Amino acid sequence: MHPMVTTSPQSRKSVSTLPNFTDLYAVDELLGDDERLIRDTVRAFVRKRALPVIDEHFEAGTFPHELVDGIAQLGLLGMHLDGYGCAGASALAYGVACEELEAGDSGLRSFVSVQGSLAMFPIWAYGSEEQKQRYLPEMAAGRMIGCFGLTESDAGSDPASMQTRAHLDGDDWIISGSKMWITNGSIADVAVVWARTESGIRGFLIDKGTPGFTASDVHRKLSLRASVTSELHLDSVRVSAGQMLPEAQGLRAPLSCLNEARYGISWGALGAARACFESAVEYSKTRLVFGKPLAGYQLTQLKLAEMATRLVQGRLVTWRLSQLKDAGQAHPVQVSLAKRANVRLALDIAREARTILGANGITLEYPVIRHMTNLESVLTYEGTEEVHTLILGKAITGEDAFG
Ligand code: TGC
Ligand code: FAD
Repeated sequence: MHPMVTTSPQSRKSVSTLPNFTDLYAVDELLGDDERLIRDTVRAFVRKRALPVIDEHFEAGTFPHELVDGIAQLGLLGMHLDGYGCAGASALAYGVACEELEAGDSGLRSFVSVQGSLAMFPIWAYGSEEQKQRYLPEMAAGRMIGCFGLTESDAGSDPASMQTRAHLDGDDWIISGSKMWITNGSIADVAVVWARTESGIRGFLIDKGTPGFTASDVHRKLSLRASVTSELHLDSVRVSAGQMLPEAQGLRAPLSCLNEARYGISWGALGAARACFESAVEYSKTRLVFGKPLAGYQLTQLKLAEMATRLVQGRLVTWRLSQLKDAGQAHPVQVSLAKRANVRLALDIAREARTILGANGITLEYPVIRHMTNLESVLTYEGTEEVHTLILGKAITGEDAFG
């Protein structure tokens, strides 16, 4: 803690305390008691349960199944939804939880994002009462895992070009096609699959084991290795009419789910950035180069000053966005801005932190390279950086530059 002379007229002579270097504008102080409690409990869980095992999982390319119960017991699955066993927490609390999870690993936040924002949210927002009763309490308790199948191998940034189709056969739907890059795909008990129908794009709940429905994992990933990424295959899968989400009409429905997940990512990325920044600061203080600590060189201090500044900028963006979201006023374009800005700053911080660690920065002895490679996926999923640039460009100019 360093003393700092403040400059406002009322307090020109008073000395205030400089907050922690990872939060120099003390955004943390703006949290309420509930959010602070969530932050502390998730942070403790990540330190005690996740960090000791995450490197091994990352190296082996395995998902840490052993953490699912604990995450569910903390109430983090569908935490920002009301009723049906969900915690009904604020958007701010959800954001804080995402930051703490991703300070552990992006794979943990991904798991929670997909379960809560992409699998539970569409059921909660667009499902029938029967669907809500059947799936949501089980999913909130972590007894049922969900995934979200929007992307296809030839339809990523442009989901409107999806080829997966569903048609009615009597009262049943028959669904055929495939989905690619699906987080939690092979471990999911239920897949929310989006398909083209005669009445536009609709969402379907497909239970694991439904004949014709299989999932196979994507291997040889060098990013998000502690997360399951799968391809879903749908070969004339027959589901009853009751498995279609009745209120989800058109592309608007899956895109609205993305707002929820993108919001969480804008917070989560700050967690990964914070972990890299802390690691770099600590390392620079103990590493001696040319006879003195690396931290004592101006070039290093420039890097650290930039990181601290960008973390502040990211925190202020998420803080304000959470206020708008809790007031029900967050516009998708504002969410795009936050996702784009914070993932970019996190990736830049991770890459810069890696340089400070020198050769040590390329090993799993330190968390930096793991976060850095994870963030390459985070930059791409939930709308690439370019897609969010074009969303902002369209909002600013009124010109659609997608096509
Ligand atoms: P466009 O004509 O602009 O929109 C179609 C309809 O959707 C509405 N809409 C939205 N509604 C709610 N929220 C949003 N964010 C929305 N964006 C658009 C829009 O108003 C319109 O409604 P209506 O009623 O007029 O029909 O659609 P477009 O085909 O031109 O596409 C626009 C574009 C490119 C922005 C969109 O397709 C897009 O966002 N592409 C990116 C795709 C993406 O982000 N995929 C993510 C897949 S899930 C994932 O990555 C999970 S990773 C999870 C993890 O592990 O954490
Ligand atoms: P493309 O759309 O082919 O884009 C390739 C490049 O072209 C990108 O740089 C892109 O920005 C750029 N580009 C695209 N359009 C334009 C344009 N108009 N102008 C200029 N540049 C453009 N999807 C799901 O549905 N569910 C999931 O659970 C899920 N989990 C994922 C997990 C991981 C680890 C990863 C990596 C992806 C996941 N995805 C998931 C898919 C993800 O959403 C897509 O990868 C993403 O939307 C981009 O699609 P694409 O990979 O096909 O890239």
